Amino acid sequence: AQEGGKLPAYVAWKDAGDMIVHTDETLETMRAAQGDALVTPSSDLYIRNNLPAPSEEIVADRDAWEVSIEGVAEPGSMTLGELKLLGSETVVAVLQCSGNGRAFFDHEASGSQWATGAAGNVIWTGVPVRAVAEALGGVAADMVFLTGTGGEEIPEGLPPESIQVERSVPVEAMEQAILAWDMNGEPVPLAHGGPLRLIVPGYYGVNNVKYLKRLAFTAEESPAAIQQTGYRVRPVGVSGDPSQPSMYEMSVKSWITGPLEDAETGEVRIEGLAMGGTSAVTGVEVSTDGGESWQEAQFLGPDMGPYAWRPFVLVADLDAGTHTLASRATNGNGDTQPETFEPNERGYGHNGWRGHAVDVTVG
Ligand code: MSS
Repeated sequence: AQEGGKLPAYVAWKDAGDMIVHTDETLETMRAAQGDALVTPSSDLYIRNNLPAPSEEIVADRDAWEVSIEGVAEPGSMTLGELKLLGSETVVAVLQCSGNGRAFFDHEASGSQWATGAAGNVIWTGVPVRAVAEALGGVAADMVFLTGTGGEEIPEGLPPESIQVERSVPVEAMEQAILAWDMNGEPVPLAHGGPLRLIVPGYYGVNNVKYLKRLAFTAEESPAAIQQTGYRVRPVGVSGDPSQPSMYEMSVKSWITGPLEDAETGEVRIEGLAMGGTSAVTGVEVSTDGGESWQEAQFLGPDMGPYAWRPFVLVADLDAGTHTLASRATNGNGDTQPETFEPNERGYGHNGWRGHAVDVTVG
């Protein structure tokens, strides 16, 4: 990984000084750059592609983009222009890769070694999936999944299921899901799924299908490998299969974004970010002694809803020496971050507070 490395051409508009370039398809926001931002600027938002992004041609005439809608009483195809007439809703939601925090496991799970930066807090505007279903006569009987298909072209000769980005989430998630055309007040950049992206607030990144070309209410989960065997939580050494839990709902999590290395003796402003997952974050505590004692931190800025993260701050008096700074958040369901997190084969879902702690030299 390269800090402040050269950006691939398709995301040359990002802020190179704030990004860690793991590969052309995986770019992480630097932890210090996350700071106490209420919203992650698009120029700092991480990138994770399972397949290279389609060509810019697909955003040349955004309103002409077509999505096929299946598993409703009157299935059919709709353009983005038509979808925009069905209703608009704005939701602030954390977009976070399933593997965010992978670098904090000890078992060297394969995949990008994300620390905290495969996550951002984003303002999404689009049409509620409920409104789309309603306009087409309602969800057909016995459909228990909401399935989204990505718009990448599948090379000739490959079975689509082998690489297609197609994800199914429990149909209940349609209550909060939207088809978004706008991100942070601008048309969704191609790299982040424009012209149209499925946003499932509270769910891990992989479920937020980019360049959405098909939305289907289905009786079964997608046959795609990314659904059947990918993004499954299982013990180290075990391969993925459909019986294992899928990376769906995010869990409560927080991390400190500063200071990360050094601070001067005396009053120090400790800042960070906290998210609740599917229920709002209600509080976050900070420790300056590696978890021996905890103090309640203060949230900054407005409450932007249950799926948003909240920046936090605590001013602490630190004496000379090494201090282990840690944060521990709680959500409305009463879930609190655990101290440690059980390793799993692909290194998904780490929210243990000890792994996210930082050793800061004060003096
Ligand atoms: N979509 C599509 N279409 N493709 C791909 O590849 N990926 C995933 C999601 N979606 C994809 C999609 C993932 S996996 C993630 S995280 C996300 O997305 C990211 O986002 P951005 O915008 O940041 O790049 Mo992991 O769980």
